[in-house]
Amino acid sequence: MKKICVMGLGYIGLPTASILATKGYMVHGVDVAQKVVDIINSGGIHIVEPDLDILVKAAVGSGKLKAALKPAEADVFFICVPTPFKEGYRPDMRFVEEATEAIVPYVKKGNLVILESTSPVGSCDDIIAPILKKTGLVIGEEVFIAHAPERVLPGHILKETIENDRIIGGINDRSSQICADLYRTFVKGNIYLTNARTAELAKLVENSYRDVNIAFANELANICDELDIDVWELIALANRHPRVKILSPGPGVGGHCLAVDPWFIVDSVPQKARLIRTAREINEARPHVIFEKVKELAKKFKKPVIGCLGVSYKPDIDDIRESPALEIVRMLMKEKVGEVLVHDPYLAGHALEFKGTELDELLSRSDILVLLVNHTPYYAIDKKLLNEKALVDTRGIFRK
Ligand code: SAJ
Repeated sequence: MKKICVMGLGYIGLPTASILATKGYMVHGVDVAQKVVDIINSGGIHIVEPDLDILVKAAVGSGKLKAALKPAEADVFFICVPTPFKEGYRPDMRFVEEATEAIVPYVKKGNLVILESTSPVGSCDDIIAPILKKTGLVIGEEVFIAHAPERVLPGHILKETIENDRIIGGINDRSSQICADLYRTFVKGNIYLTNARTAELAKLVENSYRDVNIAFANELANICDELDIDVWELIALANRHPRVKILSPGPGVGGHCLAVDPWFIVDSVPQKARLIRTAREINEARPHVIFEKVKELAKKFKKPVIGCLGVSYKPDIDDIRESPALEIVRMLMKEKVGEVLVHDPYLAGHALEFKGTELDELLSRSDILVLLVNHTPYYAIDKKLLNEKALVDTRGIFRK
């Protein structure tokens, strides 16, 4: 298995494609955006991820990684496309369907098709397999299908792609085995085999587990606001118990994973997934809670200037997908709560409807300072400056 075709060159597909290329595979990467294809073929990257630029440059430079708009014949096909939700929090599998349809003319006897995208239970059996039947090949005997859910943390993708343990669930044992053999050539972590449905649910469960635990922290923040107690002190103290490990509250839960995946479980078993749904509701309500707090504070000023720090969904990355920080900024602007100034170290990379303000200017002009993302540079802000301002610190970094 020497030739690999990777469908989707985003946060998962591009790192995977370039790691495989540096392992000696011939990798044909596919993306629907011409701009993305051009950037990669020139040795550049279109996303921010530590060290990815070096790896892509090396992979493209060696001639082992090429990007294109159309798939090509290969031994293995990776599907690494987005799986968002659509109206009513229903999984939107359009991109997986389109990517699978696109490879049909290229799939040959003996090929392996791997779904890496986080997907609802049944996706391999009910979406991928029926589409691949159009090849005329016998599914599970002449063409193999497996789910190998990605588990990497944005900001640590390269390290985690190689070092994390992996779950591999084939539509039959043969598919699992063939897929595992491939992953063993570039993954250092342990590989655990199961069936496709269990692998699909395992990925959703990992992110739901984290979402539920963050919801607990966010609920504590809401409770502490009512009781006038410092939630950060409370959590630090409770975490001194040997079996308690409460996560951090924040302005909400963003990103393309935690804010989306739990809904895939709720969608397939709505009557049973009660805690998972409630956690989502608590986390989705958090941006509104923060917005109301700022609105209340703004009433104290004639012409309030509100300085918002951070728009990405978590610190030190450029990703704004499902970002609660951005949602809060937009609510403040839409409701005209005051003059809204925004700073984010990664703002320049995004085409947003507003412009950023230099950090110094924002700090000197703001009446109300809203810390939304704990980007590293914000820890160095002079605390004396904060004394003169109304403060909404959603990440607890400015506590005395
Ligand atoms: N957050 C909090 N409080 C915390 C931790 C996180 O409010 O204590 C917020 C973050 O600010 C962010 C959101 O949660 O808005 C999600 O951030 P994250 O760092 O928890 O996770 P992601 O979305 O960047 O990556 C997750 C990871 N899943 C788990 O840790 C179980 C990653 O391993 C997955 O590969 C990734 O989802 C994915 O692609 O599914």
